[in-house]
Order: sequence, then structure tokens, then C-alpha cells
Amino acid sequence: ELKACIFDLDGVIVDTAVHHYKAWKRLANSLGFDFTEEQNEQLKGVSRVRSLEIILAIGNHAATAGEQEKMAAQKNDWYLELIGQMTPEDILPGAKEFVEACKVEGIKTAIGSASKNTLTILSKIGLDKHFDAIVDGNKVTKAKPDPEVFLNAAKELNVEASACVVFEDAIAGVEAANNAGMRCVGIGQPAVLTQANAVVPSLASITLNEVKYL
Ligand code: G16
Ligand code: MG
Repeated sequence: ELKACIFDLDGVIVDTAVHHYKAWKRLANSLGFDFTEEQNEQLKGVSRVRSLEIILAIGNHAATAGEQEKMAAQKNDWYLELIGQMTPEDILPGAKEFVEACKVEGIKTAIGSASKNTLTILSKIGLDKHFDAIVDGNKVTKAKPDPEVFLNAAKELNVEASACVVFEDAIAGVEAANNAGMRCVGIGQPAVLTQANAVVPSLASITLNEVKYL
């Protein structure tokens, strides 16, 4: 029986990947190397600290822990400048309608995101009051594919894992859902999200009724 839907934020509710990309590229350029959109795929669903490690490896750039902390803070300042311009029009197709359908049917909803900027983003797009629980990068210690973020969301909702469905756009996120013992709808391409129970291009392409029978 379906009792709760848990949504990843970036790539499922809103597309912030382009803003992350611009801010990371600006950081890479400031360090003297380039960072391509293709390389950016590796950062989806990955934590801020781990993202920086990947970028420094790409640029073959060594940095001390202190330098890395400053770089991550600088990138986040640039990122905040970019997401400061987001509006409700940036909500991905079908996302708001799907969350509202859950409410009508008595299905609980939560956000399960790696982002420490989750609340800022939800306020910008006008969805900060729409979820029964919000578990973000400030509340978890272990990054996806560890199931911590989704298990904490289920706990906050007071629902057992087997009654939850997760919506995810990243491979690591789909793995986290599997590790949590939850069903998972992939948002993206079936060839990429091979471990999901179903894959659709967006929340506009699936109904709550279809999710019940996964
Ligand atoms: C998101 C993004 C990642 C980003 C991470 C941390 O995760 O997909 O690219 O690195 O959050 O974000 P921040 O720097 O804002 O803390 P999710 O789980 O919402 O897809
Ligand atoms: Mg994501």
C-alpha cells in the first residue's frame, strides 16, 4: 500500500543543475582550467564536498583542506546569486500538480535532498509549505547512495519504508532508494536509471494511480 511519496529536489521538483554547473565552471575557470557540461553529469545528486573533489581531480589541481573549504564557500556564494533569480516558473513540468494530487488522496509527501540550500530553493519557487517533511543536506551525514536521507524522511512522516515511493533523477539517488527498501520512479532516461521500478521524463508523465501499482 502506498502511504508516502518522497521527492528528490534538484532534477525532480526544480532544475538547478544548470546553476550548479555555472557556479562550478566559474570556480574551475578561476583556478585556470575548464569544466564542461558533460563533466557536470558526474555531480548530479552528489554532495557539495564530493563535487569539489571531483572537479579538482578533473583539473588536476591540488588544494589543502582549508583551501577546499574556501572554494566550496565561494562556489556556494556564486550559486546563491544564481538561484536568487528563481521563480515558481522554474518548477519542473507536473511537479506541483503531482504533489497536490498526493494531498487530495491523503498520501504524505517529503523532500529528500542532498542540498543544503533546499529551504532557500523551495521558498523561491513557492513550495516551502507543500511538504509534510523536509530532509536535506543539513540533516544527514551520509550521502546518497546511503539510504539515510530517505529513511529519515520516512521516519519524520511516521511511515514504513515499504509504503514509500521515491522520485529520483540521479543514479546514486535510485541506489539510495533501493538501499532503503523503497520503490523508486526514475525521472530521466531508462538507459541511465536502470535500477528504478519505472522511468519517466518528468512528473507530468505519470499519475499517482500508476505509482500505487508499481
Ligand atoms: C543536489 C544536486 C547536487 C548538489 C547537491 C548539494 O542534490 O543534485 O548536484 O551538489 O544537491 O547541493 P548544495 O551545494 O546546494 O548543498 P539533490 O539530492 O537535491 O539532487
Ligand atoms: Mg537530483
